[in-house]
Amino acid sequence: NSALVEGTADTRYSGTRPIETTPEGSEFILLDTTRGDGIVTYNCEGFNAYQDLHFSDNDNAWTAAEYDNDEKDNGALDAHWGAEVTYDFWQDIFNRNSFDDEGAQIISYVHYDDADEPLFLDTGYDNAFWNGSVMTYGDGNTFDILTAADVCGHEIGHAVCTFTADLAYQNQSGGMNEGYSDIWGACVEHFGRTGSIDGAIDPNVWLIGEDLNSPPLRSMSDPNSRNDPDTYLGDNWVSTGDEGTCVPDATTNDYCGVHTNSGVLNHWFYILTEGAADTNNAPTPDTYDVAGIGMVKSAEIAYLAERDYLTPNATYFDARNATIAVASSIYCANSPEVISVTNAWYAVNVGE
Ligand code: ASN
Ligand code: ZN
Repeated sequence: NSALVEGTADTRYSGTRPIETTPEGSEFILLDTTRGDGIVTYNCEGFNAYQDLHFSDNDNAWTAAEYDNDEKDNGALDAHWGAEVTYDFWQDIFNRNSFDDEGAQIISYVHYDDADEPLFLDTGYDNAFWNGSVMTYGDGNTFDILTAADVCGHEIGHAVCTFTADLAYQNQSGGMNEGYSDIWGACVEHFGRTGSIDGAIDPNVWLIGEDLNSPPLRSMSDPNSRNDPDTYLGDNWVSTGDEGTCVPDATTNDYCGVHTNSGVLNHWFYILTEGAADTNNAPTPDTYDVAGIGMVKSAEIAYLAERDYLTPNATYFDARNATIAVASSIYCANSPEVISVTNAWYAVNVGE
């Protein structure tokens, strides 16, 4: 057990927050040894490579005066705090010890760039990703530096998926892999803002990447507003190899629309959590009323389906069956929870 060394961080997106650090020489570094096997945040300095260079501070007060600079160094404080909050979300809500449930160290690389341009030509890498073992954050170009808490929760959510359902990153399973990451991104954002997931939910929680000074990447409450489908086979649905003829490809079709068809899982989770009246499940013309069950219950149902039921090639119909099975096992077969889960699937046009 390591001593808790608490600093304060003026983050770029989430105000002033406590962070855990480690003394090194006469400085402090972004290494938290209090959670699992640790949380560490490194500086790529704009290189197209992972280098284990620490951010450091002389007095453990990581202030805006020092870190809100042209290099957006304060974004590293969001990445570090975001990883800590994500760890706490999984530990406190689901008793899950890091993404592998064995305390795996969470390593983040900030100021990553996809090309080694000369600095004056550097446009900033406009993405963040989980590379299979570590988090990687670009400084952004269209977007601001991609280290907001929902993005951290999204990327680490991919790691959780790898260690649970391991949904294949293409076709419907890939859309659900992306949807699960958005679900965990939203839960982490809500948890980070309020310290729990049982209070009223700020509408911005349902937007992904809304802090990055650009239109949000996705909307879980209204996927159509971001040109994503809110219903299975509905407007904006990308035909996949599961129900169509799409051949998954990284560059031409985003593995058959994984960042698009995620809208259906996203909207199902939103409706299940918040409820919906008279939701039209176009292209089928029926409407559904869904009583919201709140995030504590919706998140548990989603998580246990991901952990215990879904398998790599799962489809949306499999997710419907899995979540109804989970709700039936926690509550009773005809409980309000099971009815809401079922009707939320009808509302997004999954189920006959
Ligand atoms: N930010 C993207 C994501 O996590 C990167 C990717 O396409 N894998 O979905
Ligand atoms: Zn993703």
